[in-house]
Amino acid sequence: MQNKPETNKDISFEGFKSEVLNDYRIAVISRQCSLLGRREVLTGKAKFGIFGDGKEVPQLAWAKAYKDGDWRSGYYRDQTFMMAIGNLTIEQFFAGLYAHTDIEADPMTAGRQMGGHFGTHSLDEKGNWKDLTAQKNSSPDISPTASQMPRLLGLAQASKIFRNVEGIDTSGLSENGNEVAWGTIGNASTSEGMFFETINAGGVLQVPMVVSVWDDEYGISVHAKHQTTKESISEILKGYQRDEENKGYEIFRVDGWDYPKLIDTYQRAGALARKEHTPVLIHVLELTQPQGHSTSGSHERYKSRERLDWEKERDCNAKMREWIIANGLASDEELSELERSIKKQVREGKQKAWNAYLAPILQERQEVMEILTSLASVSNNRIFIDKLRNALARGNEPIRKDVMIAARKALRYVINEESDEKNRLQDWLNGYFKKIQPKYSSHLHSESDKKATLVKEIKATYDADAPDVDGRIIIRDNFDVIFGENPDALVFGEDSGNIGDVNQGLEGLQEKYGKLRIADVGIREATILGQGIGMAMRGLRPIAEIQYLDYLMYALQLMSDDLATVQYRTLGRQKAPLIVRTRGHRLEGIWHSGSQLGGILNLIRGINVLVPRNMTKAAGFYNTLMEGDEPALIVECLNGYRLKEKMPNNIGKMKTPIGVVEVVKEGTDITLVSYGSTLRLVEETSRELLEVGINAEVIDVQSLLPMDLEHDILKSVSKTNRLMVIDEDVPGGASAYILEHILNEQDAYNLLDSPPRTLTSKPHRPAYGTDGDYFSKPSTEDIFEAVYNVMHEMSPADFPKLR
Ligand SMILES: Cc1ncc(C[n+]2csc(CCOP(=O)(O)OP(=O)(O)O)c2C)c(N)n1
Ligand SMILES: [Mg+2]
Repeated sequence: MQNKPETNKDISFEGFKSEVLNDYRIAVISRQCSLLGRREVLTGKAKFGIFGDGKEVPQLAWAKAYKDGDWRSGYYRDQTFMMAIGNLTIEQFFAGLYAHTDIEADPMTAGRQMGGHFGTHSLDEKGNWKDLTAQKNSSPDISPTASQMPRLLGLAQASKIFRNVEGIDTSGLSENGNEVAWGTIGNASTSEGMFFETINAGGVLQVPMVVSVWDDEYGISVHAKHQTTKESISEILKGYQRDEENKGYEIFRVDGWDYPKLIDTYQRAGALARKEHTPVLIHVLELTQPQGHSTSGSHERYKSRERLDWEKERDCNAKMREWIIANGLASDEELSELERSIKKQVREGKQKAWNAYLAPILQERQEVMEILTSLASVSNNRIFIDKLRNALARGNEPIRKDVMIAARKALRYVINEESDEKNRLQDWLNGYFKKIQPKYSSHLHSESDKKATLVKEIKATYDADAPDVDGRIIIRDNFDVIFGENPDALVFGEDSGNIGDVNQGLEGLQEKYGKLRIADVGIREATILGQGIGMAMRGLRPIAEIQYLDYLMYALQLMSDDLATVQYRTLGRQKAPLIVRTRGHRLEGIWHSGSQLGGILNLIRGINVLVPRNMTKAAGFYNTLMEGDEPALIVECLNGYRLKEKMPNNIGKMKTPIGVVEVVKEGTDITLVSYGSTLRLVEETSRELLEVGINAEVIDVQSLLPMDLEHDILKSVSKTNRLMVIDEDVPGGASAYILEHILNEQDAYNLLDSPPRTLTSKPHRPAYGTDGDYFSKPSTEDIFEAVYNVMHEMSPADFPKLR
């Protein structure tokens, strides 16, 4: 099932006719999938369905303009397009609906996302690049509406970089930047800020991006009059239209049922974007929802009779059918025959997909039933085990949960019994978890040999007479090596280009490496992030700079929903090794205090979170990440750029290991765990504590996600038997995260002779000024007193009450 790319105007009538009929076939197959898909949900075989019915015909036209190497960033209505480019079969469509966890059956997401979330494979099963120029690519969809837009910007910008930056090895990635990035979005979702932010940035950057708005006048039940000024996105975006004097967008409007005009529009849009790198908006009007929005509601509830009738009449497939007959390409009977055979084909495909989905589960159920039968025969609780077995046997459509419930509950009935059958059940359960759990949990991080934690440490080394320099010099010189050695590396952010970032860590590099690689961008954190995701997905090595950690919040939703889940939601078949560079900790005032790490850590599992205490460590992290294939957030210490550090003689080579802590001061009485700027205060305090006879061990976590894979903190606690975690986040923030790890992962509880403590900032945002900081965040006096109190509680005689 694939349509002919690019219609050739000179083909014979027969050729033209067969092309049109093949397109119609795909439209009908897609529609039939939607109709049967809904039925599968309503009869309980699938949990939820959201389909592409009513949007088929424009997607056929789009697919014709889509070339090898192109990229899609779209949403859940695009099944017809995926079918037309040959990347989605009937069986795969239904496998996705059933959440089949086999990537062969559901190549889109291996059952991890609900149906209607599409994506192609950029990587093989080992994590190596495939030839992206020889296939039609789709970035992996996510559910939050409009979140596909920032990524689209980056996918498009990659073409611009590939075309205009010298020295990049583009083989398998790009052919002279000729690739177009195609976006789709529903009319209502254009209300989102991210849509407007992306449109503006695309116009500024002039990148080859074609945005189609599928307009069916509704967003679930909410009409366009509540969504869009003047009820028309193309109307209000008119100011973006390019003209003789100014670059901008080319804007097209076309009805979604007008097959020939759609083809013409998509050809023109594709050519313009491909050749000139001009962004294009296509507003596709008069689309419908034959079955309503999704399986969770019915549109009869909120659409008028007139509207429902109008939708029937404008149904794009019906209009295409009329057009075929009117132009003598096929008769009514011929089309009816075609439709009948397609119905059968889709039914059969659906059944095949269901059988394939169910077969392994039936097998697993059979195994458990056999074990339970024999367990029952030797158990005193036979009746109860039989009951479980019979309940499991009853359903025709078991899921894994049913199998697990029976097996795990049965074990409870034989707690006090010993038998070979019990051993068998235990072994089966343990083996089953080992085998099945990864189907739901693997690939949160890379599982390739470029996994970030596999990159070996290279310590910074120093000449005997190494000078002390400002920290920012170390970070700058290290970036110089990175950009010098990696033509595919680039950095972009507010003030990153011309002045070389607000702290001059990129000073002079734009002159050296050009405005495309060391780039100033607008104030638009979400699309800075999206730009990075898109470019990383296409094989570049972007570093997205967010000026201050406090403003990461604007990008955080995308980091959480998109970046952090790329590997997971594609079962490792796509990656986006984007480095997010920012600076934070310990500045002044409510919006420049930069410490909201607890929130960040909880939201971006799947991304490495690195908090180096100085610029040498930070530089080493960049070097490590450049060798790996994973995304990361690096928080540089805002107050560290002007602090002196010794200049290493292996700039650009040293590597800070990920997931490894560092003991920065050895001690015997208590383990103090911290990171970032606070670490310096803890170190300072540990010297003061020596004066009262407390010898603290100080550990720099430096890598919060992943954290202390070697369990070095446990080793320290086993020596000191006391623990305090100190940071400048709110109570229950990152300090709680660290403590949870030490107690649960490392099982430190039994080693402790005193209660474990955390010392954090106050729960409010820090007040402004030095005193604001002093009374809001932990000071050295706070740290001193907190540690002293632990010792006082332990031995009031040795450590009399301080205050
Ligand atoms: C950020 C976000 N808010 C709300 C939703 C729930 N939701 C899913 S689809 C949808 C309506 C989208 O309408 P439109 O963009 O016009 O696309 P259509 O379904 O009509 O093609 C909403 C509100 C969501 N997925 N993401
Ligand atoms: Mg809509």
